[in-house]
Amino acid sequence: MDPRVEQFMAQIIAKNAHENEFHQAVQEVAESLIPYIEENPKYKHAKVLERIAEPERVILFRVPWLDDKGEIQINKGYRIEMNSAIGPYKGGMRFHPTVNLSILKFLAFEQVLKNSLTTLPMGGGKGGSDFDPKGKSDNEVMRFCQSLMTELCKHIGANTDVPAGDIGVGGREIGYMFGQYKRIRNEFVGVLTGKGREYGGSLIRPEATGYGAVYFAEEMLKTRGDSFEGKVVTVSGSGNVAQFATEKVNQLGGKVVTLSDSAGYIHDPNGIDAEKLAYVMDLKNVKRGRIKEYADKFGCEYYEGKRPWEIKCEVALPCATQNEINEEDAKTLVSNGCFVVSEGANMPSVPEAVEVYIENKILYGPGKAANAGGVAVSGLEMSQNSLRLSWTREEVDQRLHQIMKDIHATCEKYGKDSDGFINYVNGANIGGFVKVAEAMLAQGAV
Ligand code: NDP
Ligand code: 2IT
Repeated sequence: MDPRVEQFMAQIIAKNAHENEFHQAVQEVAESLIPYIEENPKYKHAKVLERIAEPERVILFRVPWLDDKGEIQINKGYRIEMNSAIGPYKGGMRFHPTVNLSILKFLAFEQVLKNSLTTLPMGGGKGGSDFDPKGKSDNEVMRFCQSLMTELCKHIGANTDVPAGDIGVGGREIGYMFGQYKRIRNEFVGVLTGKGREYGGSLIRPEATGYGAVYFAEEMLKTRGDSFEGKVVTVSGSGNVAQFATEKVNQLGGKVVTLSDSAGYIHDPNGIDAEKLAYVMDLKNVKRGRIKEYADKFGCEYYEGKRPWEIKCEVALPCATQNEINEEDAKTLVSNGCFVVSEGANMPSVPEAVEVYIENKILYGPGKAANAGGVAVSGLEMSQNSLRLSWTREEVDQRLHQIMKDIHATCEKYGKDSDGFINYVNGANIGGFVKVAEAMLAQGAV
């Protein structure tokens, strides 16, 4: 490791003990940025990297709620307000039993650079709870969301901090949280994004992350004169991002052959077409069932406890969670002919897997660039709420598509090596950093 990175990371680890995911996310960025900062000493003198690795504010609170039996349950609620140099804090809420400070800080840290890449005026934040929505009734989810917002509403606002969805938080949860915010604060404002269409939500927000990850992959393919036409694609996850990534791949002429959840994956060599995808959407979003049921319904293979990376493909779209592709998986993907990885999820590839992609010079779009379409359309939802107008599907989709092309161009600008290979990791990290760093320099020691 570069000794300058090693020294920087020693401080990060000492100040943030046991936060492994946070260390991982910071180290990747430090590896890209430290050489760049050496060439641009104004950032070094102003300690911009040291500052962006420390949240502006961390809020941690108790979330008590009554389950259907009338028993009190207690969860933790969090909001990490990471950086407000270029706009109000912005980023999703994750409800999952694994949620802890390390995971939310890694997500908030990446969000700062991701939001900068979108070109829209959004700072970075992230929040959530160790609440597990699985197996809970709608009423339990509602009471939990109301209790969480009873505290969170003191800290957020349309010009302060604007949460949205992430794992375990979709339209249902956003609706309950919005209703409670409005009731307590007595104001109808765009304080959350991912709202229902009837009350200020943007068209294309549900689709945006998955569509964006595929648009980004399409731009990467274009650099090699290629397209999605006829490509075999593996997708992990079967939630919001996975579903709409699958839809867009189908529209562009590719064939998605896998989907997964935390219990296992299905392999459908005939492809998950529009009709089968409609079944998945009903299964996951309405019935809240397991992906195994797809294999029972359509008569394909289900692999319990496994991940889809052993299936031969040309394009892989990890859309489930962090660290879901290890070094072995990456080697298997590459040796099976996979040459495009576009990350719908946040940090799904471990650092050793990323090394495999870079060594083999495949087209690798890291999450903070490839999945920025979701927060980009959240930014467009904020704009529409401020204007008190709503744009058409076509208009929002066209803006999303342009933003993904612009992010690709930024990555190319900052990440192109002398041999012409585009290192999208460096491109995204440096490209996202510059705007935040310039804003911080202008605002002084804050
Ligand atoms: P959902 O809750 O809709 O779906 C999550 C999917 O991932 C489910 O299939 C879930 O399976 C699976 N999953 C979750 N945790 C694990 C785990 N520990 N191991 C294996 N599988 C797991 O979430 P989203 O689709 O919204 O989010 C997916 C990823 O995309 C996350 O990394 C998120 O941070 C990222 N992302 C999301 C954005 C958005 O707009 N929603 C924007 C940008 C990034 P199961 O049902 O079994 O838990
Ligand atoms: O990780 C992410 O970018 C999100 N979960 C979306 C955040 C947002 O504010 O839309």
